[in-house]
Amino acid sequence: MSDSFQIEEVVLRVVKLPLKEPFTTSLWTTPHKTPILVEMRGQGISGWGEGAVPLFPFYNHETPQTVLHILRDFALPLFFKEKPKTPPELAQLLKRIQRNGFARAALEMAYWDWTAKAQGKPLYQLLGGARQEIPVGVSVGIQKDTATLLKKVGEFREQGYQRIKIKIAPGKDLEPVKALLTEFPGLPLMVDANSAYTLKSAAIFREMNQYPLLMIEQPLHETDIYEHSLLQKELSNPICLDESIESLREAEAAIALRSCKIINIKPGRVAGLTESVAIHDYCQRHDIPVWCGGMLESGIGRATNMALATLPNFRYPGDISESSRYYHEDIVEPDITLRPGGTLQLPSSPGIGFEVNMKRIEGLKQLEERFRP
Ligand code: OSB
Ligand code: MG
Repeated sequence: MSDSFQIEEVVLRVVKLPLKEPFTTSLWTTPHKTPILVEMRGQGISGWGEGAVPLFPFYNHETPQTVLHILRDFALPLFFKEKPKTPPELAQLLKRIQRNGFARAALEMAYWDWTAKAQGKPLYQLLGGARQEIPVGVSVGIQKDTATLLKKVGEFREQGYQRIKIKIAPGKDLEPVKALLTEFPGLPLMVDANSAYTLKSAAIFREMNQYPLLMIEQPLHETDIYEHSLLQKELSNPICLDESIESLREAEAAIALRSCKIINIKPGRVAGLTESVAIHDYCQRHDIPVWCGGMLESGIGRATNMALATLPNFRYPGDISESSRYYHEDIVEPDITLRPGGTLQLPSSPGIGFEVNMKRIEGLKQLEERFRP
């Protein structure tokens, strides 16, 4: 790592990126994404990070406006005042800001990319990743009917995705699971409820237990770490926590309480790559497998997730699909593309390893602000 602070400018940009089709979860529908892109400039190098925050405060408390507010008014002033020399130092500094993981992560990830490029190394190597190919799956939103779902899943299977995740909601849970496992026996299948159930309505998961699922992701509310331990006791299907894990502390509590058997790590949700690696390492020591979730990121955030998912305890396919699964045109070059066996190949070039398409960003840009020390 370098021994002095070398960042000369940070540029925030918001782009409006249309999704190929709206994405529906138990609690919201997303027509497009508005990632907050952070470009960190210094020594002729640009490092990139993505605030992959959803449009609405229905996943967690954050929105694009809160991410901008936290970055402009708190994170960037701290960054330029304290001049942290390394990404972990920046992560530590940003812990003064409570929660607001997507905002803190956007800046921290840009510093990781910048640092990797300054050292001429791929980001995944800097993070301690040990492989250049990662297995991936696909997350399928709630569809208008079961026939549409079966058709979609059939197409994704043909493309090679190694596992299928479907979004579920009360009343739209048992039937799609049954239909999928009947149509595709042995399908590596998991469900994600995005916290739509309570302990009372979660009785449905006892019924679902007759179907072997890879895991049930975030059935209960994000603060229900204790309640998840009660539910997990009754199920052989493993529970995986997403929203509940905002930092290493919640991971420690969930593992101690046996609230889950698997953890989904999203660098955005947990405030960056430093915390992601800390959760990964802690889970590895406690024999809890992790996998890398997604937030319908643009190529910038997905390339960052790819680097993280090369660490050894990422033991399930990630929600890191190819560019064309989400977007007609991505903002990185080349497109992120799926290999026939359902894997993604890590590039060998420095940092996140993909070029940012500035022309395309200019075309999609809704806001641009520049900050200097
Ligand atoms: O809960 O994992 C989730 C997308 C937006 C918000 C929350 C979630 C998701 C996904 C899609 O499941 C993952 C992806 O392909 O990026
Ligand atoms: Mg989830």
